[in-house]
Amino acid sequence: MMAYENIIFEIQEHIAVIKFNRPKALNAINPAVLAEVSAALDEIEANRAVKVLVFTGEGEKSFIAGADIAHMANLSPLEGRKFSREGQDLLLRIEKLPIPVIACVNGFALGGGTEFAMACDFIYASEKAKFGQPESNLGIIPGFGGTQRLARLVGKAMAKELCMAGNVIGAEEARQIGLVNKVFAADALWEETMKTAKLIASKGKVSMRGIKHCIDRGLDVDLRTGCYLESDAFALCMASPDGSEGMKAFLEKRKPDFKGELS
Ligand code: DAK
Repeated sequence: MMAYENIIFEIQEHIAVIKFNRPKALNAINPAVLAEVSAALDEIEANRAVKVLVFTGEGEKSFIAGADIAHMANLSPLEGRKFSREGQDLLLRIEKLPIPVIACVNGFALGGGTEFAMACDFIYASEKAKFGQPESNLGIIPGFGGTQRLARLVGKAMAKELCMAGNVIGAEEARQIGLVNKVFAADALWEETMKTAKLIASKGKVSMRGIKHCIDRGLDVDLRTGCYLESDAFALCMASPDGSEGMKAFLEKRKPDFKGELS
């Protein structure tokens, strides 16, 4: 098992938590962070008890203040491409995880921070959180999927304005444009995130995977193909122990006891 230095990784009651932990650099992302998150994902994938993953930042100030500018400043173009690809692959892997992933954004989520949060299934934010793609202020562009995921989430014109102007927006504005699902007082954010994480962890694992897969893949295809994807995922739920248990429990007027087996 990897010794983690740049993240804090814990699993409690079916919920895995990864906290970015480079407070002196406001949790900026460098290759070591990417490698440690990747190793934590290996552990999560190997642990069938994990039902939800939550990302957050250690400390009160920052989720991720972006890619590490000190690291990026020294990269050759080819090294820059490698760094970007490593980040892209990690975020694609988070999107492909079969379990729901929540971004609990406690402070700055700039550049790579907004990009990381967008690769999660949804974002809860502290009222102190700040979002943006300020790469244009550095003469570069987003490198961890920002131009792609932001446009899909908030629309083409809003994504262009945020990336081109490079301005930082607050949590409430981020909620209004559809980037953030809910905003909480800073001292309530963690508890509220855990409340939702526990609720989701109480559901059947096959249904969570089906919802995630159908919504993500469905948005890449035409409606009819998306609906067919849904039919197949629906059939898989019917074939899963959790699907039988959920409907049986309803008819027997009791709470379902989902085992979380992926079949
Ligand atoms: N990288 C490295 N260090 C950072 C950092 C970052 N992104 N953000 C903050 N820090 C460091 C500061 O340098 C400072 O270090 P010391 O001076 O104490 O050694 C420490 O964290 C505290 O920061 P401040 O003193 O600046 O704190 P303030 O509260 O005054 O300001 C701030 C907080 C978040 C507004 C400010 O630090 C800031 O503007 N930071 C930069 C935010 C930013 O521009 N982020 C976007 C980064 S660009 C690509 C791959 C990926 C990307 C692009 C291309 N390819 C490879 C193609 C993604 C790019 C980005 O994410």
